[in-house]
Amino acid sequence: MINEKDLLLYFIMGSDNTKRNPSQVLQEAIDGGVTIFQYREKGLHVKKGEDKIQLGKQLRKICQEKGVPFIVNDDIDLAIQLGADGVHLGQGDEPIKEAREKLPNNFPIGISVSTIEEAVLAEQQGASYLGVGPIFETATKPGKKPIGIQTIRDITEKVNIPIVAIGGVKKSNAMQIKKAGAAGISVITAISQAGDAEQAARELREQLDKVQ
Ligand code: TZP
Ligand code: MG
Repeated sequence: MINEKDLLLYFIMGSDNTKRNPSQVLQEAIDGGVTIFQYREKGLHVKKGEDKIQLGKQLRKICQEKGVPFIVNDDIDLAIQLGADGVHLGQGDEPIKEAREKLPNNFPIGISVSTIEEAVLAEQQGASYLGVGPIFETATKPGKKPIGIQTIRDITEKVNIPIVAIGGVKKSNAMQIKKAGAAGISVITAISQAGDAEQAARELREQLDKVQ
């Protein structure tokens, strides 16, 4: 089970998102207040095969020790192999129905959406939570048009499952996202590229904790 509180500060990282040791970055991020982690091995210099599995095992272990849910992006087989707490799928990935056939009953599935229509459909198809974005422009997903804060309000009005906002989220805009009705924020750059991941996570948490 992934509950709404778990989604408050959702950190996403793969080996391509940091020049540092990803395990070190993840430990710091959790110490700073990250509440859920997604292993997303995407980009130019990604690990494949056994290397991808090995890094996943390390990151999974850190989450387990620190009591933070561990989610795997895209790769259902890897999620099962690592004993993940959930899997996250995009619009271009395997449909929820097919994913559910491979996964244990009630296994948490997060879905990326950019529109109200996609959000409503994903809920109908059995998504556990939604990643909504990109809210703002972001170098992590170049060329994708930002959907803006209003879309968070529109989607939270139409669906009952929790949503996390993603894309260009940082300290200066975290509060307005929570105020718009999102259960939380999801970040790659704001934590993985910070010199001090613990401090970066703590500052984001401070902003979020101001909004009730
Ligand atoms: N999906 C929508 S935007 C995005 C993803 C995976 C990237 C978010 O990265 P950042 O660096 O926090 O803007
Ligand atoms: Mg995907």
